[in-house]
Amino acid sequence: MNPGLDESNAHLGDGKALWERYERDGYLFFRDVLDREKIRKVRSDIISVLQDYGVIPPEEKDVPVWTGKEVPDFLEIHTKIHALKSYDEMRTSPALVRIMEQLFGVPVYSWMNVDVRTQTPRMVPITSIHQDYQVFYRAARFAISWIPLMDIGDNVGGVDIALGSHLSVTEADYGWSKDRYYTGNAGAVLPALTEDQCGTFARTTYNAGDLLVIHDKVAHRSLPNTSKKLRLSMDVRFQPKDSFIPWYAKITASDLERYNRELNEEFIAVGATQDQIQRTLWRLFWYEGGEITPERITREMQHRYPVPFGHSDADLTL
Ligand SMILES: O=C(O)CCC(=O)C(=O)O
Repeated sequence: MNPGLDESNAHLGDGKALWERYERDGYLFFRDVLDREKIRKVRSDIISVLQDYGVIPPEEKDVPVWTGKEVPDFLEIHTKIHALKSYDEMRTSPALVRIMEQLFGVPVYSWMNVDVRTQTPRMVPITSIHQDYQVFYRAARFAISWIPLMDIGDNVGGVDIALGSHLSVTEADYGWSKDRYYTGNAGAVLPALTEDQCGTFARTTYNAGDLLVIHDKVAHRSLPNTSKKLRLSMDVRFQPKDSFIPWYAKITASDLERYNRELNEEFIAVGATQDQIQRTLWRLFWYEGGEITPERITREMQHRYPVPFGHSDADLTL
């Protein structure tokens, strides 16, 4: 049976209690704390963009019903969504920032890099198990505010989190292999993390106005959408304002996606292995990102990383 998520509304206003629960459970879940009118505006602006591409019928103003149109590549659509005023303003909305500042106990920086999810029914692949801390190559520490932009019942999907995995799952749990792996539009992905390594997964039903704060080391994944609607949600990441803010936090999610795609093409061109891809991404995420040339990628591929993914002799096998 799914254990569900505990609500933390009773602890609002008590930063110490929020931090203790966040560190202990790896998440905080709040019911009805965000401005539903602002959420409705973001949702209807996103629906308009999706209507321009024939993904939602023109008569639907508030419910993201799917027309059945498949979208092989969402980058153009997501670029338009990332540029929406209502979408960008959501990341600094007072109700959200107030909660994140209570949690951190200091002023926070809200990443410009905000992911949108426009998950169509039966979309494959859905986001597999990962820890965001690893996705961003451990260069910064942050918390994720996962924001449902609509009511998300069991059949619409949502997010599923592995309870306590922030305390148990490490780099060594990632399946490392010498295979070359290219994922086309999805870019380079992390080595795999399996369900067995993560323990028990939990979720709830999410409504517009709710907020799920996820620890950056908690393993989580998307749930399948078996409804007739798209699932709309956004991920806003926060960190203390005076901490190191990496370059990829200060660009939009679509600009980072374009950068990663360009990188991926170069990886293919130079014939990088999975391990070489990971060590290059490690370097570029820790440093300035910057130019992508065959010479640079080939040079970066040779570097070692402090803690490799997978079993510990990965660095010895080059
Ligand atoms: O919304 C989803 O499907 C996944 C969310 C996620 O992976 C994240 O917030 O990092």
